[in-house]
Amino acid sequence: MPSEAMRLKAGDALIVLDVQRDFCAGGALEVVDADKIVPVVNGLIEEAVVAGVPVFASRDWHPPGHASFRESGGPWPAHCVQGSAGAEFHSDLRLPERAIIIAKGAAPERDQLSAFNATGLADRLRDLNVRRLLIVGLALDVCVRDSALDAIAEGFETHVRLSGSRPITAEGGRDAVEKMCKAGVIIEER
Ligand code: VGL
Ligand code: ZN
Repeated sequence: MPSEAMRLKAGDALIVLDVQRDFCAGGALEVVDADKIVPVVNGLIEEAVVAGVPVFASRDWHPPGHASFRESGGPWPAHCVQGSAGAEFHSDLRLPERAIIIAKGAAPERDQLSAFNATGLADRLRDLNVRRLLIVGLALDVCVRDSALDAIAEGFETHVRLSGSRPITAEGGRDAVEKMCKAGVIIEER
């Protein structure tokens, strides 16, 4: 069942996942239409700033030769290498100065697809008395899915807004939405 778009208020956090050049047009692991989410995400950032709601932004932040890269036997082309141009946030993304940046995927030997995996994110959210999350970003069928499932396991009311996300594959996106729904994630269709 489609859900209404939530309005950000005290007790919420906006979580922006991996809106980085390598996942956008011309990037090493390009997600179709990823650039189209940027205005949506910027609108939510403005809403968060006005409401005094914290903004967290994760970035995939791999060392060269990371275990998830094909050259190392992993599934993905090399992407989001620490300090490279491809690892930069999308140039149109307007993160506030106070945004809290979370690096993920920095451990060389394993992948860390969820922004909650060994990053301390859940504790940081609890320290700020956050109870409800609005998650957007890339990619719907990888980082967004795994992060939203972890957020539920950590006890947060978790919303994913589809207009602020895109999948690597359409089928993966449908499957991710089904899994998130089953786990109790509130899927906002618009
Ligand atoms: C991601 C593939 C590889 C993601 C990260 O953040 O969705 N996808 N690394
Ligand atoms: Zn990665």
